[in-house]
Amino acid sequence: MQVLNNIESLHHYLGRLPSNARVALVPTMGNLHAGHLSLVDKAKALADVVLVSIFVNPIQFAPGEDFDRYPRTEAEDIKKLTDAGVQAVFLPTVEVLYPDGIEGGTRVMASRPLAEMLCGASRPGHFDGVVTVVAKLFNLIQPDLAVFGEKDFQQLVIIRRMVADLNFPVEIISVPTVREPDGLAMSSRNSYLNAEERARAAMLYSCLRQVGEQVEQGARDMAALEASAEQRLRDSGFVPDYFRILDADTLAPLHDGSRRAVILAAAYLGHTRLIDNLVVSLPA
Ligand code: PAJ
Repeated sequence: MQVLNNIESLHHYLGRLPSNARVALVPTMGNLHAGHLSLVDKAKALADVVLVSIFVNPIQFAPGEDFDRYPRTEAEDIKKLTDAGVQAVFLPTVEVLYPDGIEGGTRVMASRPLAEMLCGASRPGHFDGVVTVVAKLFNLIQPDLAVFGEKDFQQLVIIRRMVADLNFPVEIISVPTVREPDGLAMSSRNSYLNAEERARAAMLYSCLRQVGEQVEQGARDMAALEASAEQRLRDSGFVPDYFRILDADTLAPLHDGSRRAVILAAAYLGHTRLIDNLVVSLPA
């Protein structure tokens, strides 16, 4: 596997690929787990060449968030990607991607109000930082397709919107959330949980499933479902940030024409902010 640390080596590598090679990009922040590797598997199935990027993107973290302590496990990540049969990993430093510093540079503005709701409400600027780095990676690598996880459902909707709005010639592929045996969605941030928090963490997904069943069975008072789910989370020791039931295609409120609902939740367990979601089809 090629480990590419700068733009010159990246371009040298890409320039030597056969001109008809189909290239898939899997953007990550590293600390890879089985969720990331399922994106890699999907990419391998759809493309000739799989390139994974590992970059903890400073501009998507607000001051006081976990940029400095975000787990960085490059050696283990490289081993996992080698074992997974990935052809190349792009692993730039902050200076490589932001040579003029992270202040004052051009940013892509993610679609509003999408970027200001849900996670965007408590993390201002987060999604602008995400779409800016994804746009940079698309420009640098010019992949045919890019693979993202449904785990970060709002991010996926916002990236699809950026690709449509800015006419990026990149196909966006999504992959279902990979979970621990107890249902907790895999996440690099799960390592922040202590043993007692970890034991309770799967309650977030149980709550999504309970509400999902009610929505599938025709319950329609979304505000009441949301409020009682938040209360159940509080009773289990979480501090909920949001719990919403929305149209899965647009993240707008459900309407008569909605075909799928997505139930999205973010909640703190101690200092750790967990997010998860569940998509359910709606009775016609
Ligand atoms: P990161 O959190 O490392 O996630 C990289 C990709 O893996 C994202 O598309 C995310 O949705 C997916 N992923 C994470 N956990 C998953 C799970 N349990 N099951 C399936 N997929 C999962 O998301 C980011 O990085 C960054 O914001 C990034 C897009 C790389 C831009 O910096």
